[in-house]
Amino acid sequence: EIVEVKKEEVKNLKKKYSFNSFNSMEYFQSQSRSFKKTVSNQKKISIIAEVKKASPSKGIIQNNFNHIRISEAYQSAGADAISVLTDEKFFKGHLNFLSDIRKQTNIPLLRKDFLIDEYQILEAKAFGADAILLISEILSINQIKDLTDCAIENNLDVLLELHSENEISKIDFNRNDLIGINNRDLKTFEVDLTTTERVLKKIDKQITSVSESGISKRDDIEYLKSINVNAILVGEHFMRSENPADELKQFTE
Ligand code: IGP
Repeated sequence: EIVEVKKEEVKNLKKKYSFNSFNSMEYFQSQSRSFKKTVSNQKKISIIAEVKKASPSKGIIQNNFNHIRISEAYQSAGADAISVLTDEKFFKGHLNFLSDIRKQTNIPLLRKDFLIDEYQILEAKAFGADAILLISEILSINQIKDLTDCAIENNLDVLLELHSENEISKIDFNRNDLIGINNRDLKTFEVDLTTTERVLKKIDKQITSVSESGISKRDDIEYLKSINVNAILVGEHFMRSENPADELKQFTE
């Protein structure tokens, strides 16, 4: 259902802009903050904190949500990067969140959305992203390749997400060496942290790994550290807490 909505959005995007019109937009020519380099820091487990107002499985997560306030709190509490949900319909995000947050922070930003077309990648760059998410489950082998090329050409890093071992054969790990493993099944919404361990075991290449979703306890981090994950991506747990910055700080200690 989400992908169908995205196809419509892409159609409208193409009506609104020509391919070259992104060139002159605010952040298109700006220098990228290096997302990949930051999250692959070998000295510690990196934290990517997510700005997430709502989700299809949980509805509204934070009522008096303010994307600027939360991203400033994340940065000052020591987040290494910020993931910004830009999908409007299902996650109540917005593209403007990206450009607003870019003005208020200096750490790398990931555009989190369901990207299926090069136009959305140019749009990500124009609104201030340093990296984009690609979800292997919704893309063909060729789409993964073409969208990755397009991102690289535009100085964006690619976090390629997979959920199960079945998707491993779709990926060329020499090109896509920054891999997110989603502990949440996008079809059933069930969360299982051992997904990360299972999938990592099957990838023998030198990749940078990000464990995504369902992380909420100190113990979860200890477990993910023990299986040599490079970074974690946390949304709901921070967004639900009274003081996200304090919560994040506890994760960095
Ligand atoms: C964050 P959580 O359980 O901490 O809120 O999860 C993030 O991993 C999740 O929002 C996510 C996501 C996605 C959202 C992972 N992959 C793809 C939308 C699309």
